[in-house]
Amino acid sequence: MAVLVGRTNAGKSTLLNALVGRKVSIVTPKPQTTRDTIHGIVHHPKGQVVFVDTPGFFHTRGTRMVQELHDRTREALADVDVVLHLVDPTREPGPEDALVAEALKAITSPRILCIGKSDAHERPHRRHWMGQALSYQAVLDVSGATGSGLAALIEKLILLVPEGEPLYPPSDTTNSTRDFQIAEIIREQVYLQASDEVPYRTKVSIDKVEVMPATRDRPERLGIDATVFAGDERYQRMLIGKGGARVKQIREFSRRELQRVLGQKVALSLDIHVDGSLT
Ligand SMILES: Nc1nc2c(ncn2[C@@H]2O[C@H](COP(=O)(O)OP(=O)(O)OP(=O)(O)O)[C@@H](O)[C@H]2O)c(=O)[nH]1
Ligand SMILES: [Mg+2]
Repeated sequence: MAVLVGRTNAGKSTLLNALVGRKVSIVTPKPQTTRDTIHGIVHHPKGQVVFVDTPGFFHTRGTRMVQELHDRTREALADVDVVLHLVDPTREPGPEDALVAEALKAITSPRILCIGKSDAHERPHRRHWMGQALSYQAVLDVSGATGSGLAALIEKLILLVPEGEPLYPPSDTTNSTRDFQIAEIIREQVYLQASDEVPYRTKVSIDKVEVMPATRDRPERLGIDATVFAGDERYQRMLIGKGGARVKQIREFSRRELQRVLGQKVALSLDIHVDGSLT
């Protein structure tokens, strides 16, 4: 198992999806998009590699939610063959990188430094990271956006990961359930469509998923009923928008993305409720 760690927004989930060749983890420009550890499975002729995506380290460690996310990542690190430390050379190294370094201190597994976003025009902080190269078994430039460097990364990992029985059957690309993947795709759209506000206090529940048989004028569709829970009424109003405009937008973008990822027609019904326990 190879665990991907790094500051929030470094591009861990983008990299995971590119490695697997399918969206198994959601991606947004907002911090701490990933909330759970998610396995992405790569089936290579020389063996299976399981990559673990983790919540990124974020500087406002004071809130309970951020603490919980950091703890989840630390737990994932305890049980790992190789650490993939993904860094973002487009951003100045800062307190978030210091938190990652702190979490890695006690980990004795081999580690690879992945210098990300190699497609970006300017990577002014790449030199800083090259200066740290001696603390790692290998250093690679990678891009989740273009796929550059990924074949080399997989080759390196196959050398470092101990051989064993494959954990997953050849048809699996992730350990998440279908309902979890559906909920995540809706949460991704909540993050993407909800202006600048960071929608931490959002939860998505899947209430029903059923195949709706074809009718005379409609093909077969997957009917999904879901609820987005907002932390308070103000945020609920924001998610609904004027005359329901925002929820309509979230629903339509989610529906299209679900169709793309699931490869079938989708009918989506979406409610927005308040859950006061979301802090
Ligand atoms: N140019 C470029 N942008 C990237 C690349 N990878 C990710 N991004 C962008 O960086 C932002 C964050 O990407 P994510 O994959 O969600 O980052 P993450 O490390 O999983 O973030 P958290 O889940 O919040 O920890 C998004 O806006 C991506 O489009 C890359 O290889 N090149
Ligand atoms: Mg992520």
